[in-house]
Amino acid sequence: MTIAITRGVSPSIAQCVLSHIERSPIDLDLAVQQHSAYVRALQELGCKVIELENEPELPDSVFVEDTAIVLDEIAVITRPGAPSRRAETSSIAEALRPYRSLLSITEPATLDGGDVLRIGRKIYVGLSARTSQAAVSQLRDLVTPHGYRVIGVPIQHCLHLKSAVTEVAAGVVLIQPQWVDAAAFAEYEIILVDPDELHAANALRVDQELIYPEGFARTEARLHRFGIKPTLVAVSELQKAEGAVTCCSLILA
Ligand code: CIR
Repeated sequence: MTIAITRGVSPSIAQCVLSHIERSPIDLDLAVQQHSAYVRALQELGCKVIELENEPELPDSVFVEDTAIVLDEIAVITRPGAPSRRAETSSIAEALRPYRSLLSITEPATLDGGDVLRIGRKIYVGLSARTSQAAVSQLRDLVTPHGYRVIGVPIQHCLHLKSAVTEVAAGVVLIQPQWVDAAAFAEYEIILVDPDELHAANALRVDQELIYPEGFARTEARLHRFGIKPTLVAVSELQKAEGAVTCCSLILA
């Protein structure tokens, strides 16, 4: 059974790190409701959800994706690029330990899981303000023995690689071409986001299904044309913290 690890919204989320968007008031009650609906969507798609203890002192701790990379064989605990987020990793390591052998990214390298997109045996890593070239090299050394190829991908004007590109069905990627060069993904079928929907490239694959944010109707219509019918979730409050749908879970397939 697919396992999803999540953690509830911290009551201090208003103090979250922001890089590319203006700070605007977050409705905490609504954020909690939206997160609960996200957890329900994971359950309805067949996941066993492990909900970790809340971390009230860690504003960004709902965004568990950034703290680990989970592969079939191992998990790699990251060293998040934002210093305020580094304390998030210890509880994640404890949660993953029963399921995977653990490796880690070590100082001085930094890496956010949001920069890591695995497609088959390829692992694309965004070269972002959060993820260093040294981390790409470390990750390569850790995963090459398990048969993965690591490919660094420059990104611009966005937080993470998965803000710019995600896999939406086997061999099909959804891309925001303003933020990543689509040519890096030429071997896949490519769906571009609608030009008016800047933040529409982040979708979460769960087995053969897709979780997708409400509010990107034109890009959603493009997904439909490929026969992809996503489960929609409302994430307006998490978007104000620069999060979206991939960032709120770690999926152990
Ligand atoms: C941060 O800047 O680290 C958080 N406010 C948002 C992290 C979102 N993570 C993700 O998309 N993987």
